[in-house]
Amino acid sequence: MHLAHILKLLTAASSIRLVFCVKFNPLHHSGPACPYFDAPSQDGIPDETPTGCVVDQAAYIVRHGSRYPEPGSFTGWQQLFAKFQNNSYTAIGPLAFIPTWVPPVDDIPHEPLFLSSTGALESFSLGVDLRKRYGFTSGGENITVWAASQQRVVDTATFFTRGYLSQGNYLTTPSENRGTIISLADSVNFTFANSLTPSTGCPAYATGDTSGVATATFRATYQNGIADRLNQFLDGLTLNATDIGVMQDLCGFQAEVNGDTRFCDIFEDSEWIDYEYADDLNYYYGSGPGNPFSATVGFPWIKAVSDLFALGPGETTPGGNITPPALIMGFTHDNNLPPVISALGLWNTSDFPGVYPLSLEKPNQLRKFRSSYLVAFRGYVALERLACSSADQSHKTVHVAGAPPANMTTTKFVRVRVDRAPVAIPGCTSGPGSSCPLDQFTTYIDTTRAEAAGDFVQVCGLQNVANATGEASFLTVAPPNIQELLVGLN
Ligand SMILES: *[C@@H]1O[C@H](CO)[C@@H](O)[C@H](O)[C@H]1NC(C)=O
Ligand SMILES: *[C@@H]1O[C@H](CO)[C@@H](O)[C@H](O)[C@H]1NC(C)=O
Ligand SMILES: *[C@@H]1O[C@H](CO)[C@@H](O)[C@H](O)[C@H]1NC(C)=O
Ligand SMILES: *[C@@H]1O[C@H](CO)[C@@H](O)[C@H](O)[C@H]1NC(C)=O
Ligand SMILES: *[C@@H]1O[C@H](CO)[C@@H](O)[C@H](O)[C@H]1NC(C)=O
Ligand SMILES: *[C@@H]1O[C@H](CO)[C@@H](O)[C@H](O)[C@H]1NC(C)=O
Ligand SMILES: CC(=O)N[C@H]1CO[C@H](CO)[C@@H](O)[C@@H]1O
Repeated sequence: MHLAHILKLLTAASSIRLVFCVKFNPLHHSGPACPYFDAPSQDGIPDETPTGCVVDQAAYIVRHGSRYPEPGSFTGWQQLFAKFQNNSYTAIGPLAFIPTWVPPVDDIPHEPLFLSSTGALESFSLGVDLRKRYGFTSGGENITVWAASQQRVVDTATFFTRGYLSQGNYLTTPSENRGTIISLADSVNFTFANSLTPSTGCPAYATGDTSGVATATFRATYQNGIADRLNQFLDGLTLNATDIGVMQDLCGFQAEVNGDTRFCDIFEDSEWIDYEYADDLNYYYGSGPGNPFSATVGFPWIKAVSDLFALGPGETTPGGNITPPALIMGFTHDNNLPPVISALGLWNTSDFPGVYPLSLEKPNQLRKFRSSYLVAFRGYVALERLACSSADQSHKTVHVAGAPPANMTTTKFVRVRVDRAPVAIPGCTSGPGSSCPLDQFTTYIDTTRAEAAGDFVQVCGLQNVANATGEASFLTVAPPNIQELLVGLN
């Protein structure tokens, strides 16, 4: 049971007010270095599927699972290691461990850039969770999923599919329990919006990215102060801003790679809040709502999903030669999640003046755009189509167990989840569990959000480029240049 639920029960039972303190967890404030965790509810919407509703269709866009560092960051780890090794100094208190610390990479040719075993587990677990949550796939049915083409993304899709299909005596008969991964070429000059990495298919997008200066300027406001504080525990060695950056990254990375959380313990809560906010700025101004081309890039996938939700499960769009499964999975990279938030018009409201665009100087507690709650490893944006029954009140009916209730009409709604937490769609929360009626959702996408996004080809500056497309059709039309991979379970 969730802690919040237990507290609710306790509070209700004793009608006393509990004052409690939840221990601050740096692994929930490490932005893109967070191993996956369920984000807390920011909109106060209960996690459960509302009573009387079932999810009959769902679409996920997922960042790959926890990984080793990219080669550039790994160089930073090695430089820190060299500094700790090749100086004579004494370290006490929270830093007493650093003379014996070793970077958690023990197979250099095969680890940096690729998934860690935690990443494989996160991916497998999502497969298990979604199979149990939705119950869309029975027995030995197939599932097809889509993935961008880099190995860590395909590996995430592979482990997801294994988790999704692992049950019964199919475990050791992979040919009878088949997953297919459609691996899409990254968007370069020939795929444009028709991929899971459209950010690289829009030339204008890079010009709208102002995250570099925003992030560096904010980091300069706090990293030296942290270094000064920690240098009190060192004699003969001086940490600087670069070292602090690496050491804070090592909290999340080392936790997921080998479970060592010693770097998490040396920083104070306020230092984690600053570290996290630098990443919020990085994503908000890099790939999120602060980049004027963000919604343009995120829109094609949302539009494709909205059209499929309007048709319902088991249907394809006119001209389609693939019918997507009820569970539509896409695997990609961190930078392709914030554009989906922008395209949906989330976490950027003008209702609270001064919150957005995010302040370059200091975190505003009212912001909902938080990198840790979006681009954690294996983070996702999900849309669920709900079919909800409403009893026809004009007739009294008897419900026979196991039979569908008589005199029920079902109405369709849409709900968004980000790292599991349900998120309200602005201006559209009249349905059960603050969901949005399906027809209002499709209208919102086709009008308000289509206007905010603009035409991909025009806005991205691709008017004169042969074959440029602003449509993500890959879910229903098999594109050229794909690679189909079969997932065996043995
Ligand atoms: C320390 O310096 C020596 C000599 O330059 C070098 O061989 C060694 O690799 C360095 N150690 C680390 C951890 O970089
Ligand atoms: C799974 O896919 C294979 C190959 O396309 C096909 O032969 C088989 O009939 C499919 N099974 C199911 C249950 O759809
Ligand atoms: C795309 O095309 C432009 C113009 O022909 C070229 O400069 C650029 O390098 C190409 N990009 C990729 C990723 O192929
Ligand atoms: C911090 O020190 C390292 C060497 O220990 C150096 O390579 C790096 O450039 C320094 N960073 C800053 C911001 O001075
Ligand atoms: C986010 O809000 C800012 C400030 O109101 C606005 O300029 C920007 O266009 C919004 N971004 C999106 C994607 O709607
Ligand atoms: C455009 O698409 C056609 C048909 O697929 C192909 O033959 C042609 O090479 C493409 N042109 C470019 C510039 O990619
Ligand atoms: C659609 C449906 O099942 N309608 C039924 C509702 O209940 C009345 C009275 O029991 C039936 O006559 C209808 O057929």
